[in-house]
Amino acid sequence: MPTNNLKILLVEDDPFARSMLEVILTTEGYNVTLAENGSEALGIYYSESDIDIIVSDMNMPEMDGLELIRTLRDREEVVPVIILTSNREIKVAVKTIYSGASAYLLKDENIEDTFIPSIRKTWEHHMLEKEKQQLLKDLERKNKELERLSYLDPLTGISNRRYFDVVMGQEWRRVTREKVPISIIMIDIDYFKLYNDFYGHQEGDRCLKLVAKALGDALMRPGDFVARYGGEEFIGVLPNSPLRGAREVAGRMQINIEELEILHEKSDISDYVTVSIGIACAFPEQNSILSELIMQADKALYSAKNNGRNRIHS
Ligand code: GH3
Ligand code: MG
Ligand code: MG
Ligand code: MG
Ligand code: MG
Repeated sequence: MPTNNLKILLVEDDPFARSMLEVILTTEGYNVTLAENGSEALGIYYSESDIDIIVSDMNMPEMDGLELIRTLRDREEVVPVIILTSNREIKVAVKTIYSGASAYLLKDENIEDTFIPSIRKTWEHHMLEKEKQQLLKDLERKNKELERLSYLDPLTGISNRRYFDVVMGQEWRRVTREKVPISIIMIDIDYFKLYNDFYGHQEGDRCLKLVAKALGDALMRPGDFVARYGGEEFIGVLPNSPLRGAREVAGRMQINIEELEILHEKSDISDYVTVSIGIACAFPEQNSILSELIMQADKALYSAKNNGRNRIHS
């Protein structure tokens, strides 16, 4: 990749070194801006805002090279900084790299040979790193999206059984810790097999979508949710809610569905699609079992079915 249209900020207090390095850079075709110390460099870096690489001397008055790097890294600036110095001590080199320098170059007789290759390599590395960060960000975004989708029922757009299993488990542990009640509401469409047989599967799907929406609309509190539990069975979860609150929500669910007025000619209990609802509430303690609460709601639903459907039992 071409590197010679880069804008380089050259920071050097020694005028001879400065012009020598400037000549090397401009001869190579780089666009060079000059600063005499770290604090002047910072000012230029922020006012010009399109500096690609900083090449800086180590020892300078006011603000030296190390402090310049540390200041930039503290502000989470990722601009590559190449440090030039005549100090040969290994511990200085190590300290410089640890502070966030991209390269450490000795100002010796080889500088004319090492300078430009070092800039090219630094830039290449910088671009690869940028690309890598972008790829990681994309991947993270895609993973989040996939995770979100994995919790949704594709037909109705509401949460699915997987979401229920995960979040219900978390909520169960939380309410156990906090010693507060939790209610669940099981909803099953009445005579849905007859509905499907008479109106067709596509109309059945349309009905499921409308019912799912109506159930969700009955929720009032953040933290409450409804999920598609099985084919035409839904489950509502109301953390912190006693039986009384759950009955209110179930009542709204029933009314919302009634108000949809989805014709169901084959139902012998109503002209429209109805649901049966079972409610259960628990104050979970350390040895309480979640599946027992679900079983209890299931039993209540069964009882609602056996007592004429289109009703709420608990
Ligand atoms: P009950 O009043 O006792 O609940 O009777 P029911 O007919 O509703 O109960 P049953 O469980 O026998 O029937 C459920 C039907 O739901 C069977 C199946 O065809 C239908 N069903 C399940 N999932 C879907 C779906 O995704 N789309 C459609 N269109 N129908 C579905
Ligand atoms: Mg540029
Ligand atoms: Mg100096
Ligand atoms: Mg049913
Ligand atoms: Mg069923």
